Amino acid sequence: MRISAAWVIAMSIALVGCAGGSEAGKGKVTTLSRDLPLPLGMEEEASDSGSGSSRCDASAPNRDATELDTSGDGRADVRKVRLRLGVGDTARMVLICRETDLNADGKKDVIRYYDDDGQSLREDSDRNFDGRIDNSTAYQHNKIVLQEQDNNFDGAIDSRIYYRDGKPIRAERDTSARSEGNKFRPDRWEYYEDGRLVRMGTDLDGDGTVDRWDRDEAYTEESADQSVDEMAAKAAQAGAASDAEAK
Ligand SMILES: [Ca+2]
Ligand SMILES: [Ca+2]
Ligand SMILES: [Ca+2]
Ligand SMILES: [Ca+2]
Repeated sequence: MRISAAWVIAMSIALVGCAGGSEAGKGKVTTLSRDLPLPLGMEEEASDSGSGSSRCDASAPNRDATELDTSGDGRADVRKVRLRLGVGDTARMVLICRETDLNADGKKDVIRYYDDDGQSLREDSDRNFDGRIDNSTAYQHNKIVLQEQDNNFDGAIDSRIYYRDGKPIRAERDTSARSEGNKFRPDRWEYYEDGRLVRMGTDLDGDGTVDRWDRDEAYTEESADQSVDEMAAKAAQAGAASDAEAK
């Protein structure tokens, strides 16, 4: 991403009062967590079995659990919990939790939760196998809507990415590792168009408000090129029209 200094100054002025700028400036964090059947967060820890959350608890009524050894080492590495819905002929079993132990240490590293219709709700993963979840992905209608990550594995979220139609639309990041526990304190706000980063606000002095706005110069140039082409086309049309009048 190339940054245009002139653009930065222009955008600093232009965005000071706009809605997007002030929202990001306040560092206001809105999360889908409370809209989901399961709370998003890094507090849950992966452990042996049935530990992902209450949704993986097979001792609850109408549930059963199966364990599979998919790696062939004689030890189960996948555990599935199913929920029985309906009675008699219409009864069916729906997968509501799937836990996987990727590195064969006996601890589950990837836990996927499903709703009662079998649609994905959320996936938690422990990417560095330290027993602590560091990546949570939330789904709605089987599409990714939010991803929370702890990329330096200190137990605190440092990246939150919002998606629409499977593409990122906005991201909040803590690039200076100042978040603690459940307190997410981003210092960078990113905005995407068609999955591409086009605008970025940065908090330089740590007060939670944006001090500098940057924009993808290539994106700006592209827009400028397009408008130049449009102007040329209009000029050509106007020229053709006046030529016709002259005749
Ligand atoms: Ca493991
Ligand atoms: Ca981890
Ligand atoms: Ca972190
Ligand atoms: Ca600031």
